[in-house]
Amino acid sequence: MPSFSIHKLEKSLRRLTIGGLAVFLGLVIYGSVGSDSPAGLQAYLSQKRQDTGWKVLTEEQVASGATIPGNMNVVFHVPYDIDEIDREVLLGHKGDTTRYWGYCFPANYDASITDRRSGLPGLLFLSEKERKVRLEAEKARQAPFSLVNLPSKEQIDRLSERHIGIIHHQLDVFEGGMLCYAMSEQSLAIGIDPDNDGLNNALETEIGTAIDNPDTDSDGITDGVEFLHRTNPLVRDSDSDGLIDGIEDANWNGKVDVGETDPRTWDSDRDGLCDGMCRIRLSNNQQVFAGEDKNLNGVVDQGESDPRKWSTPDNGISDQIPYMKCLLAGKGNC
Ligand SMILES: [Ca+2]
Ligand SMILES: [Ca+2]
Ligand SMILES: [Ca+2]
Ligand SMILES: [Ca+2]
Repeated sequence: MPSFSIHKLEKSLRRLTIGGLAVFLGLVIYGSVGSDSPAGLQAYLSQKRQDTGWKVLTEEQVASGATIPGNMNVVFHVPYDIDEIDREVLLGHKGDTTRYWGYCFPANYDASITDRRSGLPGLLFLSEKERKVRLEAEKARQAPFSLVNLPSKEQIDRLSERHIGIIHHQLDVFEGGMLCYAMSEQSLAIGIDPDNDGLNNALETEIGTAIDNPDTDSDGITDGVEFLHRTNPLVRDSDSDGLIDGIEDANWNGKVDVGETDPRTWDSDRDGLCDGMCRIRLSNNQQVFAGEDKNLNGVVDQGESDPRKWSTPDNGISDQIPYMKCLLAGKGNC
């Protein structure tokens, strides 16, 4: 067990005092974004002083899954027994929709010996949304150029340098043992991912998937791919068309590739017939099972229409028309 502990960091941080840490973090951000606006820094620090909530998450809490509350100063410890974990997996896949930022000290770093003169020892991370917001704010601050006021090459270069400075995102893969500070506008599910399905334990507990089974509903597609591509990780046939998700998405990557049907849509080719088999009501009020892939095997066999083609024979008539005529005629094998 490494000698450095969360308690030691907590002690060191508390010794800095919350205000002191806010100043330190303010300097991190100030230095990182290269801001030339003291007013911006003052506003930032004054906002920090209003944030009174602090939370410390131990490595045990992060390992089992925990919450980073919104608008709170959070210090967390990445468990030592993992090599590395992607930022989005660790922080619950909210980077695109939530503004958050943070700063990580390397493993075994002793916060009590911080020496600002030797430079900052760690790495800054910003969510995708945070980067976008900062970039937009910086663009808005720029003097507008126009057709009669074109920028010089130097101005363009300076502009792109500033944009890179504003973003200044450095950390996408967290290593075991890192100590981090985070601030988020909304709560984040933080945790590790022992079953390696791309979802951390806290997020899996939240959505009801198993933390020790990468494919909770056994349809071939991992929980993480289902979550990110909006099929139901708890239901084998997300769109209720009779075909399980892993047959529709045959290569299990969450995308509708050439030759596949869409596991989120019961009628991929919009010809009115279910991709697999569904119960439908005919115009004579009779209920029957109808669809394109009648034996639900993902292959267009003889006697079946193609669930990826509106008109399988390509004759300008939708597959539904002859099929419905056949059903209404009361024929057995349509
Ligand atoms: Ca997992
Ligand atoms: Ca699955
Ligand atoms: Ca389906
Ligand atoms: Ca269809």
